Amino acid sequence: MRLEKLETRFAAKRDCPPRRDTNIQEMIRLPSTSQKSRWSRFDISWAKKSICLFSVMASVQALESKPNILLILSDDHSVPHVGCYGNADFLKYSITPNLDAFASEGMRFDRAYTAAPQCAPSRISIFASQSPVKLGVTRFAQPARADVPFFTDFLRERGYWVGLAGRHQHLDGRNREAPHIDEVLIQEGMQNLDTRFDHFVRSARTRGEDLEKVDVAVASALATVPRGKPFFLYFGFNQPHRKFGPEHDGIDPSELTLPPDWPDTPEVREDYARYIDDVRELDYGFGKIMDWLDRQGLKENTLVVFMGDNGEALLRGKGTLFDRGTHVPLIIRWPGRIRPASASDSLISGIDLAPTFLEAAGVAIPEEMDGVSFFPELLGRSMNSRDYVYAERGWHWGPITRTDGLDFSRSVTSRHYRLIYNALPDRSYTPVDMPGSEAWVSIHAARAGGKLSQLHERLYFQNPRPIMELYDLQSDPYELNNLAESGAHTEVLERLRQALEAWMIRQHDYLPLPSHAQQNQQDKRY
Ligand SMILES: [Ca+2]
Repeated sequence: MRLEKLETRFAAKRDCPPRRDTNIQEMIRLPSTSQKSRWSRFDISWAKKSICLFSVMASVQALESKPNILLILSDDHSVPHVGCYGNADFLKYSITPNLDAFASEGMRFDRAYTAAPQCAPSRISIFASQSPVKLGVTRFAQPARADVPFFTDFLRERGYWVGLAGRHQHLDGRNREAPHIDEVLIQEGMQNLDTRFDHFVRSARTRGEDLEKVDVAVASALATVPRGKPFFLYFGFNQPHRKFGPEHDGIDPSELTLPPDWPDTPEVREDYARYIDDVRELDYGFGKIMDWLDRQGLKENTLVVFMGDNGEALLRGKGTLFDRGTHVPLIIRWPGRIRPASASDSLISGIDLAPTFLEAAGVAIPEEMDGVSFFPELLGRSMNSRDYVYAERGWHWGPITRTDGLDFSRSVTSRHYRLIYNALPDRSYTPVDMPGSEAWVSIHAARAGGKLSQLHERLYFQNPRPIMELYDLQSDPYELNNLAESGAHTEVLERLRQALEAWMIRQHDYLPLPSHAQQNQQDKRY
């Protein structure tokens, strides 16, 4: 995105007076008498005052007991790559002013993780609140069984309008598939998003000219919400998924600070700058949607969630169970309910969103859902947060001989440590979506020229990889030092391995348990 264009847009935004779109005003009416009868005396008293102070629509929204819910996902986006997470370069170049302002009005989650480092399994697990392993969706673009309930099904049963727009990425299979595969998906009822949602857009884009229309896309989706109904809307951005645009106006690659696990080559820096520019586009689009929401008077009674669908497609990111693969930004705003500029360091999994939404909507959480509601946390109440979050990695869209295509790995993360189990240790590490990139080619060239450090040689080219990896996330946040063989960490290793194995058994995981794989390795039966 060209910087002068961006600055012009921001200037225009500042100068533009608030306006309302009439179709949306017409969308929401005063509630019926029966609805009013449910309100308490306090509510009615408050209503009389507020009608004098605000627009009719805003007051109705504030009094509606069930909040609207808007879930916005970025695509391939890790912590710390929103300014509010404290990345110095993002703050220096003001990459995410809209998301930072959004965070100042809501709660920032510092320890949120997706259930998988890939689009489809992660997104399905968000909707179904079960792990991709348990759902049987670890193979790329495998949809859930038709009878697996989504949280949106329960919201819909309880009177919500539910919509899915923007990039959803293979929730019900690939967009273009061989006819016989589509036939099976249809026969088995797995391609069901058009009936499962009141509004469904299969293939929406948010790049180029479409970035200017993201607010229109949201407006047109919500224009179909019947009067009096609360809504849930999912909206997915393409950014910052590869391929990145060529531009990085105003961002000097040579001035960026690289994390220590990345080899420092000009190409890696250029690639990173282009990624950052993509996040800047995402932020711009996010800001347009938030502005629209505000103009419609929907801000007050809408719980807005921003999250990454999985980690960024940069080195040791997407496709891996390292922090960069699953640690995602999560920011939630709910005016009047969530304390502004608050933060949480509770462990959160992507599967926890569904029960949290249901609790916010006053809907009972079904037994099928394994997630832990963090609704109390949103309201500033104490809660028993998780001890562990789990993640899995399966087949992605790439060669089955490299990790960008196939890797079978599992992880458990505690507040202090992460254990990773590599069930295919002889696969060569290859970054997902970037094996042909100039950045990855430059790392191979540096290696061939003898210019790669011992650390980077080990991190990127060790083969076989260790079956078990243990990292101290507090002292070693970039996961440089594997402690699995450290005698000082035997107890931690055993505790996390047992937790992971218990989880794998409960999920009916098809992989061998780590201790069984290790036993065979020790017995030299491999
Ligand atoms: Ca993704």
